[in-house]
Amino acid sequence: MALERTLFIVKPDAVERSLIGKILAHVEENGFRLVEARLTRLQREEAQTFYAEHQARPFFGELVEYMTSGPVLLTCLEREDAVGTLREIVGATDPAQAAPGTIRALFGRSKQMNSVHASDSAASSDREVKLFFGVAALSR
Ligand code: FUP
Repeated sequence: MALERTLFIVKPDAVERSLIGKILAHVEENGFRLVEARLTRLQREEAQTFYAEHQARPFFGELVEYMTSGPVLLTCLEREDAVGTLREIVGATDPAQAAPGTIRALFGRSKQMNSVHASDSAASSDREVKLFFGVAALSR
């Protein structure tokens, strides 16, 4: 199977609790290679664009508030079957429903503060990697 790239974000609740090292160790131990990384605080417009598909949802305003409340680590990860494998080790959106040993089960606090983001399909992965790292990051 060919190498694939995907977007992975360590969200504000995890950065604030100094969990970057543990979380990156977990993804590296699962065969992912870090190809891009940037620690930054998202602008409101960036968070709105990133979560645009959820803009009609009741939690959208709070989600944008939360994602801009502190620094995040934006990364692009590479591996065979990166999108599907990362979703598996990240676990369900709600940490209370996430399988034991997944990142959200280990570190997540709530449906909103669930510690990490992982692209949910090849199409969203391309859109999200381009949004934060530019088109060159898709194949470099
Ligand atoms: P996921 O793909 O697992 O990140 O989850 P979704 O795309 O369904 O949701 C995007 C983000 O919205 C989640 F990371 C957390 C947030 N969310 C809430 O804050 N409340 C909800 O009820 C559902 C999702």
